[in-house]
Amino acid sequence: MERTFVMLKPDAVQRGLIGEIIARFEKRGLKIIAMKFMKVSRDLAEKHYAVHKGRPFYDGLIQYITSGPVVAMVLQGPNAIQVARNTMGATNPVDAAAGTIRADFGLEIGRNLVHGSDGPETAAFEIGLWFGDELEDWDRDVDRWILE
Ligand code: IDP
Ligand code: MG
Repeated sequence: MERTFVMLKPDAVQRGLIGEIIARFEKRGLKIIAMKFMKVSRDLAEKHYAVHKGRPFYDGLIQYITSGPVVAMVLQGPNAIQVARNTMGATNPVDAAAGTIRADFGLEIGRNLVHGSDGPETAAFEIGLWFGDELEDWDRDVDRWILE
């Protein structure tokens, strides 16, 4: 089953939206495999966003992500990567479809509340970076009503 890395960014935590945002992933049917509340070091932020180094928004992005605690998690389910990103909405809340997290709670690209891996390689890299490689699955009794 596919896994993806999702992070509730500092604005989501500061605004008291942790519960509402996690509920959206949970209600959709994605299974939480791992989760932690933590402050992000500059080193971790730079590794996580290495692909964006040199972009005009990079310094602000590192500042944003290290500015307060985040909630990091691993979600699992069929097509978890795409499902999570669709639940989050487009990167810029202006373009995000109504009903998505970024549209319903955000206004600007620099405060877009959530991160989600954008593909299988990125997901594997990010899960390893934030949680290591030994995440155990668990049996969720309701799965037979969510997954055929
Ligand atoms: P994604 O988070 O939807 O995958 P990316 O293009 O990978 O979007 O960008 C990573 C993050 O960098 C965005 O979620 C957003 O927080 C920030 N970001 C991207 N472009 C801009 C920008 O033009 N201004 C400010 N922040 C940006
Ligand atoms: Mg990205």
